[in-house]
Amino acid sequence: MYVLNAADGKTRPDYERNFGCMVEIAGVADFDGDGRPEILVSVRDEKARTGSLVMLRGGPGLPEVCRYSLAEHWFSFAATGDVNGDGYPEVVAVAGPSGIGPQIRETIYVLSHTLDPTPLWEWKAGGFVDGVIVSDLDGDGASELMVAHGGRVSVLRRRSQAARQE
Ligand SMILES: [Ca+2]
Ligand SMILES: [Ca+2]
Repeated sequence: MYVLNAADGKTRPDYERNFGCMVEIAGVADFDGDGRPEILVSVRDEKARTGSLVMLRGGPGLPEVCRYSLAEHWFSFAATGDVNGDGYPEVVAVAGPSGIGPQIRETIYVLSHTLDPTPLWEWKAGGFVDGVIVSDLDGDGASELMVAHGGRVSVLRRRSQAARQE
């Protein structure tokens, strides 16, 4: 992973990190509230058969802040937003089993902004998750999750209750 200067497209010296396996940028947000955004990447370690979400600080060496890993699963998508109303954005991750199967159901994980090993909550979708949006849809001050999955759209509140399915 490299950081490029937007003005001239040149790589920034020292802003480089080699994961040695497949890595995707999942999101950028100020997770710890220090005014500077952290970088969230999704890493697939095929050898260890482990998928991880890794939070990096946007400084020289792109140092790792924290990570959440799951054996035999890949994280394919992540959204961020303040789901529990504590002022910090949570990490909303989607994980699916690393194997191929006809009836794969992906799981949504709502993780703390420090990627604590215990998710705040998780929810099993009806199939593949095709999109997640975090927004306060009913205006009560806490964000809901809108999820497109397996041909359906569901709205989830915190604590994994499906408020409405259409
Ligand atoms: Ca920050
Ligand atoms: Ca929060």
